[in-house]
Amino acid sequence: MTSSSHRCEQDPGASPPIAGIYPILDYGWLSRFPAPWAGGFGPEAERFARLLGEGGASIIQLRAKTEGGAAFRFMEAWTRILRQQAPGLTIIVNDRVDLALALGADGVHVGQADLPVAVCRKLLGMGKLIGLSTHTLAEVAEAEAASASGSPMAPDYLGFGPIYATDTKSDTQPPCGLEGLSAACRATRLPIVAIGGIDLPALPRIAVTGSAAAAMISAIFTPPPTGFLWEQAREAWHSGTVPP
Ligand code: TZP
Ligand code: MG
Repeated sequence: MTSSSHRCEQDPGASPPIAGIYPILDYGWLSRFPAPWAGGFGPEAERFARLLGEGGASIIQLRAKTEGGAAFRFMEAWTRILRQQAPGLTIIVNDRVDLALALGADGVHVGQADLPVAVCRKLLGMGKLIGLSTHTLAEVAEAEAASASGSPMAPDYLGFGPIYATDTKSDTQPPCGLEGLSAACRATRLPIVAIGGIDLPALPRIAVTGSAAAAMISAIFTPPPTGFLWEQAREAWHSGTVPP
């Protein structure tokens, strides 16, 4: 920590809040599947949450692009289950500071066009994590400058991407690839979470770019009977073997 204004240039001595696989529980994506993903929050959902907690997950994001009661109930139910079964897990809410506050989440992740980071900070306070999506080196440099100067505009971590093409989000910029990701990692001391089209074979390559974590939706939450590929993803991230 070089600045008291935000908490997350990750302390190498402590277990970092953002590390490895960053699963995103996306309401739209998971609604295609049967329980436990989008409803029926029973023992299967509890088993999933325990798997994350015992399997070394550090962080998870709840994301719902649709408004309304069902999306809120999705977030509320997952927050409750994750808190019970994986108490050490950092829970981030996408886009919505109001919901992050209502749910007692650990932070929020916002885009360039969402509520500015300084406003999120004002609403959430210093103890919460704020992630900011970035897509260009100029956006990374801007966040880095804010962080270096201790500005309230500084996020705690950056999402960067899309790394590869993805069908999960429609309004993305062109993919930046591993070279773009490596350049972003070199351009900041903030932890970078790579995102966009990341599948299991890509994980060892992402892990050696200097990224703190890889965010995943479609490649980790797969249709039954395969299901949730947490262990496979974790192993790929830690394998240290970059395929040719
Ligand atoms: N932001 C940039 S790409 C993306 C988001 C939310 C979608 C990531 O989903 P997937 O399925 O891992 O490509
Ligand atoms: Mg957003």
